[in-house]
Parts: sequence; structure tokens; C-alpha cells
Amino acid sequence: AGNLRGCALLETLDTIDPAFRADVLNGLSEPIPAIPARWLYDRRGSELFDDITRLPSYYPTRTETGLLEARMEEIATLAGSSCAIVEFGSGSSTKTPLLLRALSPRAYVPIDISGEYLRESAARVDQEFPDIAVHPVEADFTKDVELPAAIDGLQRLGFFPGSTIGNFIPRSATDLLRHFRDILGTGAKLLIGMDRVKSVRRLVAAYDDPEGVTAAFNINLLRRINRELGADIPIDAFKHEARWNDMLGRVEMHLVAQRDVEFQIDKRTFAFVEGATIHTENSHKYGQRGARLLLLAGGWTPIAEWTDEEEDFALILAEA
Ligand code: AVI
Repeated sequence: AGNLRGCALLETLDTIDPAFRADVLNGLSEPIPAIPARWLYDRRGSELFDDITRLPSYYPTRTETGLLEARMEEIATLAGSSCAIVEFGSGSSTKTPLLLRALSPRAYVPIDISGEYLRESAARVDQEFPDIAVHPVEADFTKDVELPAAIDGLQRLGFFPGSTIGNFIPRSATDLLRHFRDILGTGAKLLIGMDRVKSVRRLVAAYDDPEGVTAAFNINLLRRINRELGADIPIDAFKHEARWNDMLGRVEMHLVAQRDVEFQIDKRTFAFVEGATIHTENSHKYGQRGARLLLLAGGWTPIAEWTDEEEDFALILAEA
């Protein structure tokens, strides 16, 4: 029986991601409790994010896709063909086929931390574009990434759509852009999507939809903590909130305690008074000059830029 218990214990420990545990325990112990946004994306979180991208109030995805469709000829001319396209965080992107069709690159290198998503998107591209060599790389693109030798000598175009750069605080965003430059090499180009500053009403609505999908996406993090770290957070004690932080130019997602609440994670007790929050995500928005400056500070020179009529979203092409 002792052995059996030992096995069961081992199994439980096995399934705990030590990085998740450390980020949650450390993050909740900070004076301003916060958990890094990357943990929002477990299987359910990724599904909910896919649902978010189709919401009427969430304009970024359809605006960026529309831009890619409308301006692809110009983008292709400036980005150049017979290259290798390297996509950072390929996820379940529906934008990639547009780019592949217009640029007919020799190779496509999707990089994603989730092996499952990566295999799915690689298989889809493989099937639809038999002439493009697909080389998936399962990796965290914020860390060391080795590009496949098969693309040596090919002109590289990095693709970072979706305004994911906005989920990094500016200091980390410039580090990440420099890291992309190191990965891709001098002479490379980068096509990046950035969400623009707009009315607070529209910004907040994009992150607090009437359908409640973004709320479910945020709350799912608490469910994940309970399930994966054996915690006992009363889910109904927290409410999703989206806030515009004007000083820092970003929409923030928070989980706000609706009453005084106490819970345990890994034998540690956490107490939140009514109104206290767990900060779960930042989504920075950039004006035209701010976006260009961010790229320049990250080692990239902007060479062209496209926006929609309302100037809600920008696609920028830059070179290293
Ligand atoms: C992935 N990222 C660009 C999204 C954003 O808009 O910042 C994540 C998101 N969070 C809530 N809604 C969407």
C-alpha cells in the first residue's frame, strides 16, 4: 500500500509544471498580485481565445486579417519572395495562408510552444501548400531558438501578427524584438501587427464583451490553478474586469475579489480583501510614432506601414 501511495503521489507531482507553480506562488505574493499572461493558455484557454477572436467587439483579428487581404500585393512586393517565413507563435493562425499564397516562400517555419497546435498548423499548411517546405520548431520563442539548417542562405521574413507584442511590457517587448533580430539575422525583415490606441469605450469593450467570453477566458486561469496545483480558490468570489491604464497605454485584465476571501495553494494561504485584484494580462496599444519607436528601440527599421480606414490596427514591415 505504501508503494501504491508513493506512485500516486509521484503521479500528482509529475503533472505539476514547476514553472507554473513558481509563477503563481510568487506572483500572488507580490504587493500587487499578478500572474504572467502566458498561463491563460491551457487547452481550454486557447479554445476560449479562439472564440474571442470571432467576437463582434474584439476588432483586432478581423481588422488585421482584412488588412492582409486588402494590402497583400504591396506587402508581397516589399517583403520579397523566395524566402523563408518564420512565424513566432503560430497557434491556430488563419492569417498565415494569406501570406503563404501571396509570397510563395520556399520554406515556412512555424515556432510554437504547444506541440499540439504546431503539428496541426504544420499539417494544414503541408496539405494546402505542397510546394512549401514546412519545418515546425517546438519552442518558446522568447528563449533560445535554433532555426532549421534547411533554411540556411534563404532571405528571412519574420511574421508576428495579432498584436501579441502588446502583451509584453515595453522593456520586454524591445528585448523580444532584439531576440527576433538575433534569431533571424541581419538583412531579415519582420511583418508585425500592432493594435492602435483608440477610444476607451471600444478598447474596454474588446476586453469585456457582452457575451462573457473574455470573462470566461480570465476566470479559466483560476480553474487551471485549482486543477493543476490542487488549490481551493472559490471561483465565484472573483469577477473579470478590463481596465484602461492611460499612463501606461494598455488595457489590463484583472480578477477582482467580490468579498473577503481566503484560499490555499500548495499549503500556502492567500487572503484577498473585497476589491483586491489579481492582475492577469496587459495589452499595450501604440500610436503611430510609439509603434515605430518601439521597433527602432528593438533593432528594427520600419520600411512600410498599413492601417485600416479607422486606423484601428497597424501592420508594419521592418528590416534588421
Ligand atoms: C493574444 N493577445 C494579442 C490578445 C490581446 O488582445 O492582447 C489576448 C487577449 N486577451 C483578452 N482578449 C484577447
